[in-house]
Amino acid sequence: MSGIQSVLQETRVFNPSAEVQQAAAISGMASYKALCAQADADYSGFWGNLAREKLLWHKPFTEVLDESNAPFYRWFADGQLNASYNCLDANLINGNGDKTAIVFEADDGSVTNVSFRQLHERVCKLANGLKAQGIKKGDRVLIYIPMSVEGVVAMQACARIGATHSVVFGGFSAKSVQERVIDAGAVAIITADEQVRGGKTLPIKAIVDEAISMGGCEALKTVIVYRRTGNPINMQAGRDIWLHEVEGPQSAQCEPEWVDAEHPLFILYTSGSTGKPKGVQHSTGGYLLWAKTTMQWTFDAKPNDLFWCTADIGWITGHTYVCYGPTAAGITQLVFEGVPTYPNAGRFWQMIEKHKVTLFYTAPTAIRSLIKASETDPNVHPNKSDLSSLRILGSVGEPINPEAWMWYHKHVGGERCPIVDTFWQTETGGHMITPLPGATPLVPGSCTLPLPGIMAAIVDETGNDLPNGQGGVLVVKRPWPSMIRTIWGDPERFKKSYYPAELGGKLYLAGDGAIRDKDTGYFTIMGRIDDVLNVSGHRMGTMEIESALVAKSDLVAEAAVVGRPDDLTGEAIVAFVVLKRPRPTGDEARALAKELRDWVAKEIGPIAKPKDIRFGDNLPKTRSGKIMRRLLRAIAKGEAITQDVSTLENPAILEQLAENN
Ligand code: 6R9
Repeated sequence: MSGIQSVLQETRVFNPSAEVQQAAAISGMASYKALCAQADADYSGFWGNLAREKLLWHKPFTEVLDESNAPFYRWFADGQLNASYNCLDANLINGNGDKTAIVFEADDGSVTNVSFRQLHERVCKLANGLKAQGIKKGDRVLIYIPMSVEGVVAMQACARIGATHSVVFGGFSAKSVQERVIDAGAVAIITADEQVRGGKTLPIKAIVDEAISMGGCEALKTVIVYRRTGNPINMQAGRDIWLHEVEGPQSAQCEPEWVDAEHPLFILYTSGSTGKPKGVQHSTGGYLLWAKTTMQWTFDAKPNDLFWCTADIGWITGHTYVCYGPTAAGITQLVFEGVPTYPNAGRFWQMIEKHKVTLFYTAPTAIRSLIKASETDPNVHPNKSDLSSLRILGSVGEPINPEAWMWYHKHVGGERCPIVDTFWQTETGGHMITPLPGATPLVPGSCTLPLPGIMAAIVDETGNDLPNGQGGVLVVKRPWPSMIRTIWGDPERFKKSYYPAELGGKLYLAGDGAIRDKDTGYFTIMGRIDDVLNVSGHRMGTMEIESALVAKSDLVAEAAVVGRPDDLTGEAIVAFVVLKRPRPTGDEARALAKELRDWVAKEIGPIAKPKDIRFGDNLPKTRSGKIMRRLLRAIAKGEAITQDVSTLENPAILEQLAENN
């Protein structure tokens, strides 16, 4: 049995209950297929109608899609709108002014509610304040701020005046901030004095000071500081100013800057295949259209829902499903300052109960760590909280292994809530391949089918279509409105990375390997292309081996698998494993490694046996929780670590993982 086959042998299917299906906006597979058929029959009509239906246009567009300079596609290009107007004013016009836009829970558990009217006021004041600071349409503003109402206000205020924001996650180092300020040519930074997470205060403004002191930030004139803790910090006269002083004297009305649909709403830096992060540039019209539409389709968001996306606004998930999607759809959302493990690892479940969250969206890595925590401490198990308010669960960021999926389904969703496993990327702006909660039968570990209008396909290395059942390269055959427009300042890199000549130059290359089920056509993501291994001519996903390891649930908490060049077999499999018991050494480690190898051989086939197994107390992860596979590949090869590890949550475990068993 080949490796891929065993992932696809997942036979459990979960159909939407009659109740969920009836309530859903897209109800039943026939409705889903009808939408897909509309997009197939008249692609620009489909998107044009959606854009007219979902967004308020200051000036209507006359052309939907301009392909004349492909792959630099333009959507709704002669239309004009404003993103903040669509997220805020639209709710005042709809009579949602007094509705709560944001329920903010601070690290210490205190709660603040902000209505759409109050959010609108705050955004207008800051927008006027930014203009008073000389910031104008087209300027870039870097935002380096903890999870807060102010973070959302800052992003929306930039959008209101047509400034392009670039949010940098609060966990990034001074060097990363400096590089992004320089690359974006930012004129201002909006930041905070300190951030509060897990009961600790951490400097933020001091990191900005350090970043600027590294030099090269010539365009930068202003640093605006939100006072979060009030502890003393350095304020440089003539450059630094408090947020409340910027907002204070300003009017609560601000005429939005009407921008062309293609105007860059934001730049968000993400890692590429080289060391230098890519500034992914998104548009205003197409991006916002999909942020709002996917809120309604994927999460079936309704006026009475309380949505909670646990992602930080420093990531694309926080852009689309915290700042823009919920507000554009007029949905109340929870924004959380803290961490899932403070004051204990039951925090998420306690918050769902406290606020009666109905739609919950988080990452597999969080789920896995909370599984582990609840196994050692029954008091933090989700069954200690009343989670009956939940309607729909979501997963994002990496493949969710079937074991974690089943736990999420059973213990969080009460075997009642559909799980939407949403595949998408910083570059795609919003969901691409995902179940629809009221339509799609779910299969654990599969992100199922593309959303209507998303022409996802699987091709070989030269761009030829592959039949279902054959793994290959995930591509998107037609442009879609929320797609990346370019890499900021590097259009050539954009073309080469996403529309490579090898594939004929017309297919968007996602960078992931995937396979479609022979019968259902369901997509299963096999991880980044560089994570797909070829061992003795057999192609297999690292994720599949990880799933097999994690399926040994009495022993294994988490596993990451990478390839290492091997003279005999092409590539050899190296597994990094975190056990549910103290990290073993010596004979015990060797015995456990053998046990796991035999287990994998039994689960998948001898071909999938890891050649090498290393144990650690944890895996090297970015602060967003992504496993740093490039580091693991270097360790697997026995190379010295020369890469930047400043974004690593736990650098000490690199040494443990380098030890041979
Ligand atoms: C939204 C986000 C994108 C990469 C992507 C893929 C992986 C994301 C996934 C998934 C399997 C899912 N990924 N969602 N893999 N199933 N549901 O995470 O964006 O940070 O740019 O990462 O994450 O490998 O290519 P980003």
